[in-house]
Amino acid sequence: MSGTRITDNTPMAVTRSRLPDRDDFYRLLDGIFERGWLTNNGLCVRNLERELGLFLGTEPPLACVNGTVALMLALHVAGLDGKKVALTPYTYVATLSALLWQGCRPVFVDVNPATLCLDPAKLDEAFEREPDIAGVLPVHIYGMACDVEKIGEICSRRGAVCLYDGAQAFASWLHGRSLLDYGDLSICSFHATKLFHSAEGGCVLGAKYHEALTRARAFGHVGDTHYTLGINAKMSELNAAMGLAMLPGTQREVEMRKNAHAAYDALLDGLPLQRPELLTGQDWNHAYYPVLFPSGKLREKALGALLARGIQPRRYFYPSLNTLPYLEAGLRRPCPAAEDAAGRVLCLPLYGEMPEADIRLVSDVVRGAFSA
Ligand code: T4K
Repeated sequence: MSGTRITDNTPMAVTRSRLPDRDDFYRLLDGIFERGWLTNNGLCVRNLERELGLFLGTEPPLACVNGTVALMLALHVAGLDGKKVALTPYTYVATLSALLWQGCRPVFVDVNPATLCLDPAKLDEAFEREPDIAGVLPVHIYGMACDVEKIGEICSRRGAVCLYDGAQAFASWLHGRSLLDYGDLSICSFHATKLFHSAEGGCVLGAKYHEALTRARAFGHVGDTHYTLGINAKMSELNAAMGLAMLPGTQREVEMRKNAHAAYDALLDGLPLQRPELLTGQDWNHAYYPVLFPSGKLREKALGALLARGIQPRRYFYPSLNTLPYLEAGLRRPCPAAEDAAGRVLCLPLYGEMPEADIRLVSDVVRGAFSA
């Protein structure tokens, strides 16, 4: 087994933010200084939206202040406030928080144990039990595609709005199409921890709702004419400048993460670690490196050993959200597959520039947890 970390004494976090080329970023900031325009649909935001549309092959997405608020906006314009919305419990807490802030009633639907995405068969069962479910909120977890075909078919048949949380799915494709292009609406996060980011930020897409989203994103008024209830979900020029400077390096980041994945795969080969399954036809962004240990006990053992060496993996996504203590008891229905995965998962450190020596060290410590 190799020794201590080679690079430095700082902890090795689950990820490290990618930074843009400094000159590119400063040039964009110079433009902001010259124009004296800091927010409210400024030039950088408009340029970012255009560039994102070109990158994704979609309509220009609407840039937002973050992914959580983008989700709240999407729920609102889709008319889902206060209604029943089916969602996966295996996700980051923000998916649920957005839903609760909009006064929706969450209906947890368990995941497929192989893909860890919402299970379409269980979704259909949920509609049988509760035909008044008005919306479905699946998550492309780790940037891996949900079964969009089956979920789409169920939503159309049941007359429910399909809203994808694609917070982790930037630069992930299914059959050559961006994952953000599926569903009636979808959102993405551009948080600093994402492979493409604008420090804080996010976006929402949904052709049918474009005008409603545009208005609701900026207080619901244009000049003195008030059209609708709105909120402040706008992205600032500073965040848009960061996004513009970051976008060109995105595909390279994906490639580097792919290489880091390959290195992990080789070094962990032979260990009984489960990986979430990809759908056929997916070109994955390799946003995270999740592994499921054979038991919760082994996961905790590996986690302890890694932390002791200054390595900070994360239990993304633990706990399964249907078990959260602050939920009304009636909402906490069991989701055995999600609870099982949440109890065994660990996301190992990953970012594009991660030194191979660090990947080796993490892998050695994980391997050690199996042998001791
Ligand atoms: N839906 C889903 C499915 C999501 O995954 C998320 C967000 C959302 C909705 C909501 O989107 P946003 O409203 O956030 O746009 C992180 C992120 O804050 C969050 O955006 C993300 N998902 C979630 C999965 O992870 P934490 O609390 O784990 O991050 P934190 O601060 O512990 O950072 C992790 C590591 O990243 C640090 O140890 C070091 C590194 N780091 C972090 C920051 C903030 C950097 O290198 N630079 C940085 O600036 O939540």
